Amino acid sequence: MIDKQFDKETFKKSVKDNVKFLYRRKLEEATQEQLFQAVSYTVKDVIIDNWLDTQNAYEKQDPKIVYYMSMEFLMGRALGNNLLNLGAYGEVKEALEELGIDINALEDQEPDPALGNGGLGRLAACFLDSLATLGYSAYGCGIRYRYGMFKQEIRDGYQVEVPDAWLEEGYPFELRRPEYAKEVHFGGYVRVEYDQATGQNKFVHEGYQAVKAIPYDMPIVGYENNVVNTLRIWDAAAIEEFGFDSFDKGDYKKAVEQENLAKDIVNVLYPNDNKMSGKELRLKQQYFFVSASIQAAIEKYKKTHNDIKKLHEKVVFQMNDTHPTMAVAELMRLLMDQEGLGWDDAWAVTTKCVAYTNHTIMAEALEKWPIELFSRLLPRVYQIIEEINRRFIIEVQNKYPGNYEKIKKMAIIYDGQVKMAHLAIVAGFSVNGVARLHTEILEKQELKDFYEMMPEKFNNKTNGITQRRFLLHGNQNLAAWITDHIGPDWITDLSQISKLKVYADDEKALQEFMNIKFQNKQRLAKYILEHNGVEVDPHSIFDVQVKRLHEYKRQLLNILHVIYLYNQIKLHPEMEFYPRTFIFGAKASAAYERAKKIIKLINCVADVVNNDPSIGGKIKVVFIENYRVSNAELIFAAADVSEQISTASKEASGTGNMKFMLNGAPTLGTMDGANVEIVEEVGQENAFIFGMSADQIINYENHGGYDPDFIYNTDAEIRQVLMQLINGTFSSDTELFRDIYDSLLNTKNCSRADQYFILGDFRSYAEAQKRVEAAYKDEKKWAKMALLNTACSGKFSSDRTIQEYVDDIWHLDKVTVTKSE
Ligand code: 26Q
Repeated sequence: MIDKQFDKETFKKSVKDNVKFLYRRKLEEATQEQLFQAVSYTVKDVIIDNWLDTQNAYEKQDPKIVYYMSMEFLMGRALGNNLLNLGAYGEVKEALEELGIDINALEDQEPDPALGNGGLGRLAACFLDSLATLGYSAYGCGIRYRYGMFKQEIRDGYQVEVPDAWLEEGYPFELRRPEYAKEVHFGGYVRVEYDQATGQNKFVHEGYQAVKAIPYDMPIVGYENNVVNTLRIWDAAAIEEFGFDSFDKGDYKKAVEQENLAKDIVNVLYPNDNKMSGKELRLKQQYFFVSASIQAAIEKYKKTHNDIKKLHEKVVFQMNDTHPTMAVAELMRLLMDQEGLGWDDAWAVTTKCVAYTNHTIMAEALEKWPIELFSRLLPRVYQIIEEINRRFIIEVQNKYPGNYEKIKKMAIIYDGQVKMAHLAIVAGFSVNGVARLHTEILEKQELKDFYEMMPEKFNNKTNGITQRRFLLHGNQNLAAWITDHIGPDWITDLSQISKLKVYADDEKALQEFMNIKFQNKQRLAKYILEHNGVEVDPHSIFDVQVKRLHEYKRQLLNILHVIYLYNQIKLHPEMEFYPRTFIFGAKASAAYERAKKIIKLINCVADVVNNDPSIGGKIKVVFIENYRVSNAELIFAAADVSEQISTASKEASGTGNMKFMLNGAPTLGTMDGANVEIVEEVGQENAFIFGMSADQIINYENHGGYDPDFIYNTDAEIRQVLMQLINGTFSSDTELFRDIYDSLLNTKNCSRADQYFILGDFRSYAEAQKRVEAAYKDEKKWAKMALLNTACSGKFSSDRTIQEYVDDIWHLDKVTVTKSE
């Protein structure tokens, strides 16, 4: 509760005052946008008191701090979430009503901060929520991109990327902290200098370009515990070093150029998901925020501690994938060149401070940087990596004398490239995967050599999600119903949700549970009508696949199956068929041509199917434009079926799968990523599992693939579906989907036919879909299944995940914050 601070009348007055001071208007004259700003400033005011109290508590209790280093934080909107976590949502809603303001409309005014692509970025956001709620001292460290993830518009069925200027109107929940600015250096060269005093060599970095990093802090509000942690994201600016007298034309031009060069660094998030792009600017971004963040961490530590050799007792850096891995070398650099430690002391500290999380085994996502680029941009950091590599290779040689294969496979620098994962593993004291199956694959396949040499570093941390955003906020009706039945403890301890299991055979409870689902489906249907102009029937099965578009996630399998069903219905109009709405939402990386074609295909199929009167509306296909955190909340709440159909072994974990489960949608999926653990929790009988196993897929891959042509030649129905891609059924341009068609078969210009086993898994998928339909027709059975999915989702809270990170990796101290008067 905001308790003392929250008083409805004070709140209302504050909103009115803000409208007056900010916009010189009366409440009745204010636009929705202005009201949003005014309310947000009032809320921020409350938060700031807790923020100060939290900083005071931390200063007194001196807990160990985790710095969660991530290129991405996919935060989603803050207003509603902050109000909920402050315990003030209900009261504020009422106060606003009294002012004639609808809280939902107000929440809709907020830009959806999308400083991330997908899974990895949203995981970081969930982790911050859990860290604050559990009372751990944590900073998120990242970049304040001027443009986050692009806005997706669908024009003529094609994805069009539109820049998302989320900062344009000013973002009320950030605080600029120029007093904590840091300098970051790029380029130049390293000069070795003999230091008479110490008798040691000194490394002097000269001729560099300096950029100023300016932090903006965003509050991370814990759930009803007075804790407010900080997400610190860095903006870039030029360093003003010219005097007034030198303000001639040339210098002015130079100054503007410098400013632009700096601004470039933070201009835009790379919209790639699970794919490495070896661009210089990306490397700059990485070093920029890593260097600034570590400098700030060291400075903070030194304010209250004097022995830098004990840094690891108070500080741990968690690297979210390899993107911030130069943290290893940057920490070494600062400890040696700035703090004066020798190599061995610096290494001892560094290797106790850094830990690494792996999020993928996909070869194209592994970060490798050309030596030429790396050493030119970061000469001193590169020099340090060379030395780490030199010493590591000696270790490998000692352990495996004469085995040069090992060096080839494990070296940090090899074949002209710096391998960031190897650097992270060698220096990190912990290496974790994000679901049990994923960690096993890392240990047995991808990182086998490292696991053999240093098994003690490896551990699993199955991902989780915050129930506060994805149930309490996103599905308020269900949340209230759950609290009515089992009390509110699930909000901070999701394992409690298993208490719902006693209602699995309670007809009244099941009825209520499904009524809420129906209301949520109506809400989504309304959204779809307003945003897509498509009418969907909330009585139909809402079958949903929302996630980034990627071939391994197999949206193509889904839409090919839709085509197959369409053919079936047309061929057998009398056939019994439960009406189904296939809902897609996905952004494709702007440069990923095939993924964008798949979006076009989905929209073309939708056009044909939705407008064919002969199938009597039995199938509808909807592509929801601009899938993002804010509409995701509506979508999960309204889903009947959760499509998690990646090629086994390819999806490290998945987290959407957990959000569906929490909201009572059974999984239709492969035994991949965290699906394995979902099935373990909910039981085989409450999920629809199909397809080849990870072992089978990996086995095929190790033996040169499989033969989709055999399926094409022997299965007429599958062949018909493929033919329809190129015979004008869905586009008068018969070449439009040629590339997709070719990718599935051993045609002339295809290197690996059907890499993702779409035809291989097709029949098994279609059969699983039949089971879905049969189960859904049995209303009671379905209701039970849905409720059990919610009831068994306890494991998948990010609170559980974070507690495991704390226990096994970070060893943080729990802090309590009491309110000051
Ligand atoms: C790397 C270098 C250069 C440019 C871009 C990138 C880059 C950016 C983003 C590489 C990968 C990503 C994103 C990866 C990602 O989101 N992975 C997902 O992480 C989730 C959280 O652990 C998992 O649940 C998903 O299975 C995994 O795909």
